[in-house]
Amino acid sequence: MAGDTLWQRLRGWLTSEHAGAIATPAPRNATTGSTRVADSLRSLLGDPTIPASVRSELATDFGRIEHMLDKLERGELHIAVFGRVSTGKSALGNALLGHEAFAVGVLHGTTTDAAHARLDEAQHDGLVLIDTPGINELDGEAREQLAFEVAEVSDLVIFVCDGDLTREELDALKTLAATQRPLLLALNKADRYGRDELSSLLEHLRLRASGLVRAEDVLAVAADPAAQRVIELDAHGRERAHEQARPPDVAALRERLLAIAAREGKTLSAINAGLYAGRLTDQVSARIAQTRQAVAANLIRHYCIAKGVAVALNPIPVADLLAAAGLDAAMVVQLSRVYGLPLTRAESGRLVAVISAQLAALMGAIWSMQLVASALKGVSAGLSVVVTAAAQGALGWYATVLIGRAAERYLIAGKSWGEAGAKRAVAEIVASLDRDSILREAREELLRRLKSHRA
Ligand SMILES: Nc1nc2c(ncn2[C@@H]2O[C@H](COP(=O)(O)OP(=O)(O)O)[C@@H](O)[C@H]2O)c(=O)[nH]1
Ligand SMILES: [Mg+2]
Repeated sequence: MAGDTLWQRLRGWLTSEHAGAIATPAPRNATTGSTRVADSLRSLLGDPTIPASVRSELATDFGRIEHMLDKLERGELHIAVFGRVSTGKSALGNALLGHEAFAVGVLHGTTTDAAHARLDEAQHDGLVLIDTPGINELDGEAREQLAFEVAEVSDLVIFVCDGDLTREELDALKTLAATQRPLLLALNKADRYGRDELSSLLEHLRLRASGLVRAEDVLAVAADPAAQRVIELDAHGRERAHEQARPPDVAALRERLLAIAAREGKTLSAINAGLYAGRLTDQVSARIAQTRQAVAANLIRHYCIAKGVAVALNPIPVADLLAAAGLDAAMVVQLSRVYGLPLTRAESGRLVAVISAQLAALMGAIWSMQLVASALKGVSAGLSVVVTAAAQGALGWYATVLIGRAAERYLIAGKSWGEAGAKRAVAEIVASLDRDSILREAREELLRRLKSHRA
């Protein structure tokens, strides 16, 4: 069987009647889930409020998601080879692909950081082979990370070994098995063993891998058998030795791949679909949420300072609160953009009014103090004015933190206060924040600014 027919046959299985529902497209919600994440990423990448460093980090994720969505559309089958250095992973990849795509006999060196480990990829007619660096040099955690990463980008993993399993190999096998990917254990370099030796080693491997790999999925291959020394008699009857190259023997593995495609066909296609709606999109969604929260936190702080200074400096006491409300509404307009749910100025104003009403009900005492302080400001002179102004500005600051956080919560929930309503949501925000430390920080920051303003 030529290498290039493998995928055609696998695909034949996947789309044939044997496979039933296999050929049906990915579950709709899975695809739209990943498309949504891709869209969200795309808009963040173009968002100037996101710091450039974060954008470039997201660009990597975006590249991966696009690649994966692409793969989903094309219906490729990704097979990864995994194992220790020099077990013949690259050679096996070549043998399955039917051409020399990966360098054989090249040590990947001392890759100790799985995050930088390179996954090589080569394809032929929709069959994509993923070659991985060896796991020898990696510590337990990095090995696990690499295993997850490999499982994530493949539909099926072939674990390659060339003898009994070491402790590390068994651990890696367990990690891979836990990812629920179809898993094969290939004992490579079969040409090195005698027939009996080989079958007892296979038996032993089946035992050690039991519970992780099915017995029938543990098999022997020779990806790149050593040249054979052949002795021939020449015309003069003299013995002549010469080296004769031998072709790879991976027929048993091919047969198993076909059988697995039949057995796991459904799973394979579901994995294809679920992969990106699953772990990766969760991760990326979490990162997007983090990024938005960081940007929002910056924004809120920016408005806290602006409002604190405005309140502290405003010479007309009663106007303080009006100026403050205007700033809060402007902040909420910007926050709504960060969360991708833009509000108009009028909507923001109404939202601020709702939140302020809840805050006033909750903290009437503080707010009336602010009014008193506001009224007092400008009466006395000297440094105490600055101190009073800073204290009052700090209250304005604190109010902005609360309004910002409450608006943020409303936006994160998709413009909703949830079942418990605005009152409960605002009360929870107030309870979750350390008022005294916010006021202290605000006072210090405002005093610093007011003093330099006066100087
Ligand atoms: N005897 C024998 N040697 C093999 C076989 N497969 C690979 N090798 C040799 O093992 C060495 C490592 O192979 P390679 O594919 O680079 O291993 P990798 O580090 O796992 O990618 C090379 O020298 C190969 O020629 C095989 O089936 N039989
Ligand atoms: Mg290699």
